[in-house]
Amino acid sequence: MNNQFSLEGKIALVTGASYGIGYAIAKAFAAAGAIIVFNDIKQELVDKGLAAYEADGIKAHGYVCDVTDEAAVNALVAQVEKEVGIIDILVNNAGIIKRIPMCDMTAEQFRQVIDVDLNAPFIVAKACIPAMIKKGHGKIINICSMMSELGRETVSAYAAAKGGLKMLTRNIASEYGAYNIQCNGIGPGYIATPQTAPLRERQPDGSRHPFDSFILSKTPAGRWGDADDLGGPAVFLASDASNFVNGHILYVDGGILAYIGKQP
Ligand code: NAP
Ligand code: GCO
Repeated sequence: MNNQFSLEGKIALVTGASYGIGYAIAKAFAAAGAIIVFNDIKQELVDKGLAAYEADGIKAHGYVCDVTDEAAVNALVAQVEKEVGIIDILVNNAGIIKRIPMCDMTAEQFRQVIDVDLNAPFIVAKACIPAMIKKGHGKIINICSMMSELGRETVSAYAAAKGGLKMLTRNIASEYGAYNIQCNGIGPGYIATPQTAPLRERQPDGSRHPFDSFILSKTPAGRWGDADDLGGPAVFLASDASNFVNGHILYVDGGILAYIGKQP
């Protein structure tokens, strides 16, 4: 049974994985035997990421690449195939959020979020799928969100992107399942990373940020998620243990989606 969860010798590309959720997923993949490849926009962040992986005993391969740039992504995948090997596992993790009330958001700001959070997963998956077909197998994991299911004030672009990413996940599963490619999503709940740091900042009087208290009241687990909480679910979806799981969004949210919320 344990072998089903092994990633021994598999090459995993995790986008935007110098830190945060991507880093935690790559760390879990490495512990399961995978060879780690990651990218980031800036060399200094790639270098920081490489140092962090090394400190964790992981010999990762880091590349500079903006996932919204199709030519750069195609060049990245070709370079990885030449220097490391064909990508067996793709995690579309890179993402941004802009918390702006919709009517104050410019079309350009909206497009920027859609570009990274939805267009880029399409671009990177499209670059990886042909070699996965040739190889006879592949795993694609798209990092979705609570906002693939729910909306809230100020995150219209992000919710639109993550809702679209849920359906892109299902469509890749539908279109390429016949080639033994499984495409699934992970929908993290509220995870303590730099992306959510503004929502957890202590108030001047030392009290919790109102949103922090709100999330704790909406999460049965009564805590923010840790990026490492996503490692096991990601290994499952990247391994042979999930070969008949396809088009599924696995929510790793401490129970938020199941819970009406604690009575104030
Ligand atoms: P994060 O701390 O902001 O990290 C995002 C990573 O993506 C960074 O390394 C960032 O690099 C990279 N990135 C952004 N734009 C990129 C681009 N154009 N090309 C290449 N890399 C790019 O975010 P996180 O919290 O770890 O979230 C990771 C993923 O999980 C995102 O898709 C996010 O939407 C999703 N998610 C997060 C939560 C949460 O609560 N944290 C919950 C659900 C889903 P730079 O530093 O260079 O910008
Ligand atoms: C927000 C948060 C969320 C989380 C995550 C929840 O502003 O509501 O950033 O969007 O990042 O996506 O699953």
